[in-house]
Amino acid sequence: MKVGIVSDSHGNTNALDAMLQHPAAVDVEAWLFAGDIAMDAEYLEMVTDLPVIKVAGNNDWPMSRLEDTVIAQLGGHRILLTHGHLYGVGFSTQNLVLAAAEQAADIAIYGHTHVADVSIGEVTVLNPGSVARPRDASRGSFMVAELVPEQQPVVQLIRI
Ligand SMILES: [Mn+2]
Repeated sequence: MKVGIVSDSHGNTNALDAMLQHPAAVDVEAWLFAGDIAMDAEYLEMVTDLPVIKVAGNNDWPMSRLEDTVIAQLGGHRILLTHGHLYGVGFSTQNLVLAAAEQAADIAIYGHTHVADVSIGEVTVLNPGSVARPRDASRGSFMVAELVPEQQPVVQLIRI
């Protein structure tokens, strides 16, 4: 199963449109949205008609009714999705990895830092960066991941 991963669009639907027009996004079957801001997840749902699994970001508080952390079961994998600010990801992903392990999740997805991160391991840690306000490059980014049961995810970081 091919999933798209996006975060920190901060209301920039043009960036989301550019993402959706990228060839890598064409056959995505579901999107994971790691927060900031909640309305953009609704926009994604509306324009793609695909399932969008979403969490609240720090900039969604207190308006959003979204959960801070969601566990999703996709493509034979168990995924912890969270924005990351509650796990101190600006400092380290250690707490995030521990939380994922506690939930028996083999993939942890976060955002918030606006810096892309791919770390494949016992718990695979992914941050798609920010599609709208990157801090690690001039172009925004998102990810696609191919999820096959019993195999490490195959992850692509894509700049729009
Ligand atoms: Mn944030």
